[in-house]
Amino acid sequence: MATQATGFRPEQIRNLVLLGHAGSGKTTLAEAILHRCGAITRMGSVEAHTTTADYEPEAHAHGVSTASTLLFATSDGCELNMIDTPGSPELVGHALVALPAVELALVVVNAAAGIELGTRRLFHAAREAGLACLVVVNKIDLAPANLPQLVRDLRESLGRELHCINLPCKGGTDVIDCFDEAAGDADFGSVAEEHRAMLESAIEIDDAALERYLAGEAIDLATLRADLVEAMNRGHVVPIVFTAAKSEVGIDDLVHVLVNEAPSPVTARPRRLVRDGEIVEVACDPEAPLLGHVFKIATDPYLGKLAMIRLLQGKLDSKTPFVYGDEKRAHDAGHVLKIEGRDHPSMDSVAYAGDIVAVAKLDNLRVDTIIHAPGTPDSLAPIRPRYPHAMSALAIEPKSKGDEVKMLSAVQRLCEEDPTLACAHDPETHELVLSGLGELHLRVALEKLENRFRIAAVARRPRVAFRETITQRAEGHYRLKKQTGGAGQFAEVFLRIEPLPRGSGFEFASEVFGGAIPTQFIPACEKGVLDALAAGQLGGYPVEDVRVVVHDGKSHAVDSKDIAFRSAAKLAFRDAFARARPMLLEPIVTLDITTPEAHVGDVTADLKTRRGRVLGVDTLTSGTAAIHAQIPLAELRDYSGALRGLTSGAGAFVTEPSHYDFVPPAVQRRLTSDHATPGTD
Ligand SMILES: Nc1nc2c(ncn2[C@@H]2O[C@H](COP(=O)(O)OP(=O)(O)OP(=O)(O)O)[C@@H](O)[C@H]2O)c(=O)[nH]1
Ligand SMILES: [Mg+2]
Repeated sequence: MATQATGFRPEQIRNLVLLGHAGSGKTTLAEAILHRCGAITRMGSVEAHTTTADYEPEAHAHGVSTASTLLFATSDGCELNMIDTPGSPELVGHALVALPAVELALVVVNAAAGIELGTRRLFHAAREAGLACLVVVNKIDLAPANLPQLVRDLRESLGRELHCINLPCKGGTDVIDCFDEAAGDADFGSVAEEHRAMLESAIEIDDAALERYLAGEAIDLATLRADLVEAMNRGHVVPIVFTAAKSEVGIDDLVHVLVNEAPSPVTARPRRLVRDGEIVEVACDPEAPLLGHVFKIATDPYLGKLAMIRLLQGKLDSKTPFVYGDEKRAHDAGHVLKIEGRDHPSMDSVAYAGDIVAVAKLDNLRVDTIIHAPGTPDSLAPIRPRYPHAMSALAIEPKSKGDEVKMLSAVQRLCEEDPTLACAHDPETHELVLSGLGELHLRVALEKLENRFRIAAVARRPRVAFRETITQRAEGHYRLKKQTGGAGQFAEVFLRIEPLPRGSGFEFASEVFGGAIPTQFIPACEKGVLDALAAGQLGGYPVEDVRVVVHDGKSHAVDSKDIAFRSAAKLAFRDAFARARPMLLEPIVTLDITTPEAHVGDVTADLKTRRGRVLGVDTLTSGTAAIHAQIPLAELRDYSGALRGLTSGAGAFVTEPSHYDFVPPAVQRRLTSDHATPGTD
């Protein structure tokens, strides 16, 4: 690798994340920047699996980025720290973790495809995280004729404050700067006009400069640059640049913009953290005590756990002591690393506030750990981005028996790396359930288990956690009598069961008079009822929303024991349950779908076939609709694939658990035969 891992002062650092819809060209753009900056000697390609960012086997298998990757390059005395992220909506967790680490988002748009769902969504996520944004219109070689309309669409869709900081020229084989320059020939638009519009928007935030400008004075470049950076920080201006990453068109100009016109950790807004519920702003000061935010965890085959840290304040080298969490013992970094895809050169000097570095082998570091100098307050916490909820799930087990513990720790490691991936043991179904944002997300997780941890897992659809309940009052009775030579068993229980409102759970009462069942056996009766509730008779699912009243019985002075009453109560409950018109309950989730407006009819018609109930449809700007619905969880299986099919790949959805509801009898038979009962396979 050509790049030296040297510590740069904060004002020389530019931290950026590449965001954008799948396939817009982020990984190729990052590769082109590395190449033009001399960090790599040959430019790799996504097709040949030779890019620096997409180095993992899962990325090669799917032809898309499957994790966020750190990269760095230097240009003109500046360090560019870049984070390439996956554009697939199911892998968005990897993109969101990167936001707190940087000042600037490059929102990459595919010129041939126009504005896509991911463009809008990620642009807004970056703005919400307080980042300055730069729109990169990439693949200009593919659709030169579309560009003027695309610029109009971008302004319409993302905001009027979008200004071209350069324009394509020489038939899309080059770009011409419109910021430093005020004249020249572009393929479309006017360099002079873009220059004027950018200048007037940028100085709007600077009263003194605006006054001078209105009085006819020229604005010097240094003032204009400082004003542009501040205008970008405030979201007042979003520059647009044009590139054809694959043929490295516009890359030098983009790097020039990053070095000269983009915020550094010093000129960006101060970082925001939380202390005791209050927002605290942290200015990037390398002379202050050390403060760093672990924003990402990764696993390296040789070094093990790698914690990626955004240094917020102070300096870090291999000997700098720091503490974190409840641990009062000071650690040191061992080696401070820079990350370049799969490589991690050690830094040959101190790392300053504002830089992004990594440390290895500190197993207790987690995403969102704050490291700090010993003796400084430890109550700071980061503001977490809003992550979408997991909605697809797989029940997994290792192919080789005996690998259970190894698999669990590997899965936990994967979940640490990706906040949208979760794993939990389901006590009702006794399955280890891995949940994520969709099929691709879960498939990639299973591939990582195999490629990285050498664990082959078998996965199947997890069972839906049905419940059972009753719909009418019923009486139950059981008389237990066993006399087999020695000590006998005797208990007789009469009870009544009644339905309770949804969500009430279970109530137990005794109305036994005159000691028909001696008081000391009543707790045994309740235990017996609880045994029966654990597995109902419809499908073995837990029974809920029922009140049980034991009201009569008989005992025997010698043969009545706890165990006898426990069994008798359980069987009396079952006797009553069968007569109380039992029904199956199923989990219902709320479902929020976004889709291009043209597909709303198809999507809602499909929801009806899945027993979904549409609660409302809102039309958003630029032809996107949001559908709000409720639907049984059992009907959502394979939904991400179905929605993709219905919306030409543009639809996306999120779910949230809502409540339990009755399963219609006609459906009950199908569902219980589809989903094996717990404990069987
Ligand atoms: N013609 C042309 N093709 C490009 C350009 N940039 C990227 N591509 C191609 O577009 C495809 C997608 O590029 P990637 O760099 O993988 O896109 P990405 O945004 O990283 O995709 P995800 O990681 O899936 O989100 C690849 O086949 C690239 O070779 C470009 O400027 N022009
Ligand atoms: Mg990529």
